Amino acid sequence: MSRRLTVAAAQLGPIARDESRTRVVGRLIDLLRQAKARGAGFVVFPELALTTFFPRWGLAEPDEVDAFFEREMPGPQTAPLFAAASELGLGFALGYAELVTDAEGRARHFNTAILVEPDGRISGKYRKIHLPGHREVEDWRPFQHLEKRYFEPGDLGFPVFDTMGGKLGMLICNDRRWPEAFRMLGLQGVELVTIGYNTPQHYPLVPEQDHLQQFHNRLVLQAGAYQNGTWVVGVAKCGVEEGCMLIGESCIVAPTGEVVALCSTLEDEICVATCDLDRCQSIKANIFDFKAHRMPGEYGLLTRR
Ligand code: CDV
Repeated sequence: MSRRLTVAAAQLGPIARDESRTRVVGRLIDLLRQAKARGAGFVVFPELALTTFFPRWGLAEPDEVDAFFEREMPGPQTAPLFAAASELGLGFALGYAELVTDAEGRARHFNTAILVEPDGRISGKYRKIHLPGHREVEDWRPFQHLEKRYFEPGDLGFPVFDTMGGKLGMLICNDRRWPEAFRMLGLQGVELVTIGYNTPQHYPLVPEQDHLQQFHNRLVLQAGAYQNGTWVVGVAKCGVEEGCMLIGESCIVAPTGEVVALCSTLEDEICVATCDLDRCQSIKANIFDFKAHRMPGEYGLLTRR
């Protein structure tokens, strides 16, 4: 019996700094409805999908920063999203800024993604490990990228979850550029990887590569899919957000590395594909049969350095 999961990549256009959670959640619910109408059972939202991409600013006041974070999930403003997904019978993946207080009373900030079952239960959580950017405000930049200041690296490793009829994993934005991150999921037999992103078109450190942003996005999504024999769902927040252009091209990639669905706007939009999870075997049992062909004894340098 084939295991087919119809998946929607639910791309978001820009979110304004002063746009309320209630309004954003309304946009997400609208995308859920569109996904349902196109036969989806699982919907993937972007990184930090509830707010504008706030690491672009050096924010002085802790309260100002914490206002972009969720202290509970679902909370009063996000509960309608969970309720709508349950009503529609949809699972979903959602990226958001997570604020937790640990046992010692320390506030901890993570760039997080969760998997939510069609019954509203949270069945998986991942906290972003590769945090790009810088810690201090650098005035020469046209905009900041202060993820290293506002978040700490994830402390949950790279887990996979048995859900939605398969083995699912999550990466977040910059993680997708690191083959090690994909491989951590691949080694656990992942069959579908969700990846939300906020990727500026302009990379201030190497602006001569600005025109390659879309190419690099597809390159790593397609390579990660093929080299690990997994479906990949890459989902953007995109368009001109508070003066900063973010790339789009949300897409769904087959385990063969082929793009099978692609968004074409820089606005709220879904693209949909039916992902036969059994197709992963055509790669996992052949060219990338890890058991037969990997040479881990030769890869010690990967963790020694
Ligand atoms: N949100 C991100 O992680 N963005 C990075 C940018 C800064 C390069 C990315 O890898 O797309």
